[in-house]
Amino acid sequence: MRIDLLRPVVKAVLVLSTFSVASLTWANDNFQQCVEDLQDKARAHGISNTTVDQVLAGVNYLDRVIELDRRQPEFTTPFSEYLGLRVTEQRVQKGRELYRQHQDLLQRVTRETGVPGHYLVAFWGLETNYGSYFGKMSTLDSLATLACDPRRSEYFTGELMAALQIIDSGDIEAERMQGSWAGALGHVQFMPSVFLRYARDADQDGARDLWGSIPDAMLSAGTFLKGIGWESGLRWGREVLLPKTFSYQMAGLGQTKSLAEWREFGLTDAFGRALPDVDVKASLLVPAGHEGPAFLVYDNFDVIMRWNRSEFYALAVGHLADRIAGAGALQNPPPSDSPRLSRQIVLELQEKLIANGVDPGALDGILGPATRKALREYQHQKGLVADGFPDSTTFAKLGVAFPQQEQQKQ
Ligand SMILES: [Ca+2]
Repeated sequence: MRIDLLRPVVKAVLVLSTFSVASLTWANDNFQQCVEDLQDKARAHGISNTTVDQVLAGVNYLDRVIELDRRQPEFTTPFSEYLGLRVTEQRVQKGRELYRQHQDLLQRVTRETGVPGHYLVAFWGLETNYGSYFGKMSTLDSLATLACDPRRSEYFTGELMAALQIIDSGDIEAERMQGSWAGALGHVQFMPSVFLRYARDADQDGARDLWGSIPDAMLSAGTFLKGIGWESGLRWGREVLLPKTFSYQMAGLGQTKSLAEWREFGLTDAFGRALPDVDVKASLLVPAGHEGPAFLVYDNFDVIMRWNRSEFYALAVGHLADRIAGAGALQNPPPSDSPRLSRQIVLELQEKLIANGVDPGALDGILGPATRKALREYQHQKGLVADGFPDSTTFAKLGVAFPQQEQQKQ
């Protein structure tokens, strides 16, 4: 009986494996042709014959990389969850420990680049949990796969050429060059083009070793941040308190005011004290809506976003850096009951917004700038707090069931 039950499963497996062998053969033929083209490009790029013939010739196509590249986020993750997963007590404690342990090195990097050590350690913590995972994909296989895929072929061909140049320069052997599926490398997850331009040999052993040398990784991170515009002596931003009545139309990275102007609108620091009297331009961010924390962010926040184009990421770097330097948790933490929003639910919101005469942009199930703007307009019309953040009151008003957090958690 057991055998009878198993038979259909075995059949299905056979059918599947025949199919994937066929598609693999197809992919392989195309891939081999593509690799030959890449070899020509690499030669034209000045990559050595040894690297072209012995390293690039042996790259493998990785289905998994294409799968990961095509993956669509299923949910809009709320800020509370994003921050909660990245700035944990454990990560703060470990960061403080490493900050003390490497203080001579970090001071040296600050002298040379202007970037304070607590920021360097914060990037390190967010990128690889302080070097505890670099990613295990062969960088050359990943980049060759992505270079041979039409979606972003040009970009990844450039990164592949940079990776081959790194190998030519003798910084690392091809077999040790491992990282994320998209080609990011080492302790601070540099893309190869960033590595070529900004990696430094701090311990002077003759190699820029972003995998094995913490001094190299920290000096390289500082050099990169300086290169993309880090202003020494300036913070990333700070948590602030807003007055009871406040026009959330002023929020968003697109608009800046001087600290003096923000003071006049009634903003204080997170403890209710006057904002410092310095000549700094700042934007206001409310990543969890009016019930969550508010931040004023300065020019260095934009620099962090040049490392990774995500407001949540940049807020996490700034907050983790503050915590490593000794600050406490946020005065006004984001509400912990914010649910994840599935694409289906965001789509429902978008449809209801249209029915109410405001334009959420493309009907794509993504809570992007156009949808947030439409939410603000709708909230304003209905006399709600117009923060563009879909809280339970806004859901109720629009007639969409508010997702229960319990059902979202696995
Ligand atoms: Ca070195």
